[in-house]
Amino acid sequence: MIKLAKVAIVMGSNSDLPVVKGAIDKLKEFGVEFEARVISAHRTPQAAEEFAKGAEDRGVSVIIAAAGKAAHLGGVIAAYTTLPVIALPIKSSLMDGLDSLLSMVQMPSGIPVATVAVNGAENAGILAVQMLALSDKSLSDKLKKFKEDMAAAVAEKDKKLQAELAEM
Ligand code: RP5
Repeated sequence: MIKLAKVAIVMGSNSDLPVVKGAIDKLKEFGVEFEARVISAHRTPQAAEEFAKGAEDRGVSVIIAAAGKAAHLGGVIAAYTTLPVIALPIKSSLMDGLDSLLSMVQMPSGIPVATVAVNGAENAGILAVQMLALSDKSLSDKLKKFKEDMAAAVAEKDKKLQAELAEM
């Protein structure tokens, strides 16, 4: 049985993939079906429009848009759909990703995109899962367990630190 993608990932270039993989890995970890495409807001604007306009009919609930440099992909996608768009700024220039971050985060009123940190691919994946979890109890349970595991890992690190300090 073919499962429909709940999350659509779109990236401006295949050079973004090494970073975007962090989001893909998170979606896989939570068992979320996804589709992924290379589409550029500047180099293939028509494909970006078609992709965004068709996403809802394909069963997609959340879109992650990753791009670097003058990163307009998230905003352009958001202009053509009412689905929530998570923008992932890629550090792909000499400006350390600040150009991508500002291009994505400084959206005009009316067309929001939820921008994560520069190269913050994992958080883009987690945020997408959190959006889906609003109507999916099993995902919501997995997210709770994920947070508990994180808290346990920090507690373990603290325990180690206390032991090391006692030895000093
Ligand atoms: C952006 O330009 C892409 O998202 C990528 O981050 C950057 C460089 O693209 P390539 O020249 O590597 O294709 O549109």
